[in-house]
Amino acid sequence: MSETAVDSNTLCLFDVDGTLTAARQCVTPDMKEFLEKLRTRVRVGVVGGSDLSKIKEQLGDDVIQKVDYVFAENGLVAYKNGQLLSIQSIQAHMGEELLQDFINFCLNYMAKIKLPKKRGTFIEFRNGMLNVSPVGRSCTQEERREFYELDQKEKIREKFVSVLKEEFKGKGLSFSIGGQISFDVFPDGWDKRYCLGIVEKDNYSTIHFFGDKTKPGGNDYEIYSDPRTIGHEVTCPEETHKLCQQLFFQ
Ligand code: M1P
Repeated sequence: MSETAVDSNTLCLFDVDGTLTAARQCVTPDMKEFLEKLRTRVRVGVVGGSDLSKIKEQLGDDVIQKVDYVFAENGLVAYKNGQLLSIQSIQAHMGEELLQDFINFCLNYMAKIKLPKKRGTFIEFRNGMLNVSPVGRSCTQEERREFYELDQKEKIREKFVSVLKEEFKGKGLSFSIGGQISFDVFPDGWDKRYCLGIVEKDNYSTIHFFGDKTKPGGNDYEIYSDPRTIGHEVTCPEETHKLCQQLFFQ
């Protein structure tokens, strides 16, 4: 490999689940090493739907030092060079009235669904979004898998989201099904494109985005199809690695 200076005009942004790691799993040592190597060529950032604690569980406690940007909750919580840059508040944006109407409606809807298993934490209140899970976020890995399989057949989350879209039409809320047991709810425009507004100030000439949920309705769709990025669809971390190797090291 020839010695090449880092191209500070190019930024690579990576989704986490299904792109850098298997769903809700830890990064492999191989991928961690590759991200370090990639930083010798281009600037690197991660943009996950999850909150920072989950991103740290998956990519390591030192992730904010290991990449140039960490955008948790789609960038509603943003770190650059290890420092907190900005943070959004969903309650300030939505207001208590709408927020409570929404939470009450979801709890009521979930109370009426019968599932093989129900656990705890049905609504996780984050900085810039709500995460709603019919099975409950405290389910085990096995219960997570079981729900996901059932959901693929019965479209539990899709049906729930379509009811919410109808009920809260015109209220400025967006919904995205990014993982296996839940969906995210946030104000319109607070999808993963939110982080592009943050990096705008850094004047990159090229921004690559790598993600697996790039179809309409998936939480990578908007940023993947945004004209400000070159979108790459991947199916697993191994493919991400291979593609980056081709793009930046050959
Ligand atoms: O990163 C994708 C999603 O990961 C988790 O989803 P789940 O627990 O349903 O697999 C959540 O953190 C979700 O917010 C996030 O979008």
